[in-house]
Amino acid sequence: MKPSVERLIAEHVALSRRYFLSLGAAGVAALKTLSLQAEDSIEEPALREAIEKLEPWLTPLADFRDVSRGKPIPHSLSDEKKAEVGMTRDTWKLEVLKDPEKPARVRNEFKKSDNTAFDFAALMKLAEKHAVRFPKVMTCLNIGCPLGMGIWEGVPLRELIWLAQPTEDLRRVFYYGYHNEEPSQMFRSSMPVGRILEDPFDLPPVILCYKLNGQWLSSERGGPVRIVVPEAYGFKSIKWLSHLFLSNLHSANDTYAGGNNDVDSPLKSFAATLSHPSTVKPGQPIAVTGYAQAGISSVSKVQVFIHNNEAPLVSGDKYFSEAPWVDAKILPPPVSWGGDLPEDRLPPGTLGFDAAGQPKTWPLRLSKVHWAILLPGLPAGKYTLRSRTIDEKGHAQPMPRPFRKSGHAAIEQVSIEVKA
Ligand SMILES: Nc1nc2c(c(=O)[nH]1)N[C@H]1C(S)=C(S)[C@@H](COP(=O)(O)O)O[C@H]1N2
Ligand SMILES: [Mo]
Repeated sequence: MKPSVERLIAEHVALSRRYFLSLGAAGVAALKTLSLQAEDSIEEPALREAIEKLEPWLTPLADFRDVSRGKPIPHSLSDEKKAEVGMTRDTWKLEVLKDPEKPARVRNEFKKSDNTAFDFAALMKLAEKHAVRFPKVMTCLNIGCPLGMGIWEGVPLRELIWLAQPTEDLRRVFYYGYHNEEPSQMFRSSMPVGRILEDPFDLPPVILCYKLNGQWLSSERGGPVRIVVPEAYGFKSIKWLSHLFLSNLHSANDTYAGGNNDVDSPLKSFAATLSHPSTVKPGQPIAVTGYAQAGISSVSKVQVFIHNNEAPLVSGDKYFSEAPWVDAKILPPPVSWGGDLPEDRLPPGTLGFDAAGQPKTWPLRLSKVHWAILLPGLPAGKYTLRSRTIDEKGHAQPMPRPFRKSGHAAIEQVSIEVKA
């Protein structure tokens, strides 16, 4: 058995006992009828198996989901072509320019035309002094499930901004990446300059990212260099970065604004299942595992609510806030982080972790966390299982920001049938 499973199971013993006790008399009865001591419940093969099969905390590099645009998709170009257009570490060039339409006042531009464009060697020079690493889940605003969980490494973008020596009239920075020299394929994003220059509320900085999970950023993930905005949805984290503009614009000019997206919305918290039985026998305990995305307000609890489809629901209670939710167990930090980290070790100094490589808080904000629960057996019938997060401010999903175009937070529901 994997060592991490031992730890998860040890934690689970406590969980099961607390869960059954929390059900009061009914729970004690359930324990007896199922002759399921809390300690035995972790030997329940279904739960043991489900926890053993959980995905690693960090996503293996080959398992990141790809939502790249472009025809052809830039990362599918030949190596020769990539070298020609600056998509390799040796050939990468970043132009840092005044916005031609609404220019900020800037002393230094970095341009290809006069051979001053910023290159990878210059980035590595900055990295010697300023490199940072932090965990972040990459999530598309428009896709329910995260694309991958990584440790992203880079140089704070402000270091580059200061090299340009802006003096006045700088309100926003916008940027785009290589897009086949085809204006219609350009994918642009932007940030208020204040967020780049200073990190509010202990957020990691906005970075020029060149490594993921301890390895050079691949072309698939936007290498050699992409922007990563810690608290934002994926569309702010532009891949194959090639151009950066210092602007006096006061509002967002993101490509994503065109799709009715709320482009100022930080990551939300939500829960989802990873495994559950689709059918179980009457009285057979139900093992469920899942993950939660810890958004800007993190996660204090994950809860589940299993409901017989024949039974009434409180009418008008569209977020099921009156329902008998029960707490699932948020699983502890894993023994192995996964994600193809060299030697399975977190890069030293990763933000959010102490010198011994242990997380300072758990869950970690802007990351994933896993959860599990063994529900007591139920009578025959068709059921709906729902899961939700409660954030650190006490908001239950999908609150406090329920609108779809500001990111996914709808309450997940899955079907489970109990039959002989
Ligand atoms: N150059 C470029 N950068 C881009 C995009 C793009 O189409 N082109 N898509 C964005 C969107 S919408 C998302 S969700 C993330 C996805 O990052 P990933 O492909 O590394 O998972 O990349 C962002 N960066
Ligand atoms: Mo996206």
